[in-house]
Amino acid sequence: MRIFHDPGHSAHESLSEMHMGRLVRCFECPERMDYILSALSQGGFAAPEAPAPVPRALLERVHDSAYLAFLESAHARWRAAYDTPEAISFTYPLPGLRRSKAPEEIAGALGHYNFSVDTCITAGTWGAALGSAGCAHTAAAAVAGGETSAFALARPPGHHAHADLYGGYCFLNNAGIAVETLIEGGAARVALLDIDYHHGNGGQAIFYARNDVLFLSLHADPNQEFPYFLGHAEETGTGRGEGFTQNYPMRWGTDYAGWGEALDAACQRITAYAPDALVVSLGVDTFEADPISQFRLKTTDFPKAGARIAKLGLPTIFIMEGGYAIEALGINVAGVLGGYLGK
Ligand code: Q9C
Ligand code: ZN
Repeated sequence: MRIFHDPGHSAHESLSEMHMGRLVRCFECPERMDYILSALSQGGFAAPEAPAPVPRALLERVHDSAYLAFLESAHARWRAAYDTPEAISFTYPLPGLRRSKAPEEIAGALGHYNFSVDTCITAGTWGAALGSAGCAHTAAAAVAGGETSAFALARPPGHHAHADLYGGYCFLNNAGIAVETLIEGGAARVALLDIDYHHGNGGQAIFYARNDVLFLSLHADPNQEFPYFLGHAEETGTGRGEGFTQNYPMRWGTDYAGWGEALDAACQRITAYAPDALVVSLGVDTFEADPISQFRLKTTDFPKAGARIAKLGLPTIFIMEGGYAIEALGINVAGVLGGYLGK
């Protein structure tokens, strides 16, 4: 399994996250990658390779060009206007207000393109997001070129990002970019399986009207958990995409007995769809000790999840998403990948 990673991710580091009514250092921190890299190296996995740059045309298959231009310039615009290191939004064009074009003023433009105040834009954000998307693209291109599997050790994560919205620590939808890379490489049908603790709202929204991408997400019930406003079981797609979205919301406290059952159901759906390839949004924030999550998966459960995914027998790209119990993060990620490889 080839592994792609861009050390430039560390230039994206948020000092502030609004968490339960106070500002704390962002849970999505650069050290997360150190723990994963060391577990992969100790586990005898392939050495990480630098990604190729993601082509702009591919980014534009997933994201609006005005959104990309905004992300690229947002931090410089913020710094020209304000003497603080991080660009943070505060007001949003929710239903009842009007979302037309982005306001000229940067604080308003941030609100236009952001859906959650947990995500700030720092000086290094755009570069890191591009490198992260590069990992997803390069991993998918390797699989399109004949590799059986690849792992994009991507940071920042991507699965909450929509075509024109950032939030939930995500800016560019890396999994969506991997899917489009596979389609450009000749795949007729791709399955996108999101096993992060949080609903993969970005992937769902991006592919909601498509029948060439089956989107499935296992996650905490949006009645209890972020992103709250998407991810219910009755959301099944629209138009020709009707029936090509499947959500598996689960209550707080779910352990592998329940979660593994949902994974098995999702895998059966994937088999019935018979895709050419599979993209897995791999979050391990389902872990029992995750500081922002409420599922109860144990370290010994992650290899079982990897093994179930391997049973699908599909060319597979794993994309790193969430996971915030940093001491256990490496072993849990290596557990999924090791289970997949039959290690
Ligand atoms: N501080 C991923 O796992 N933030 N994103 C919660 C409370 C939302 C998680 C707000 C968590 C986003 C990729
Ligand atoms: Zn998550």
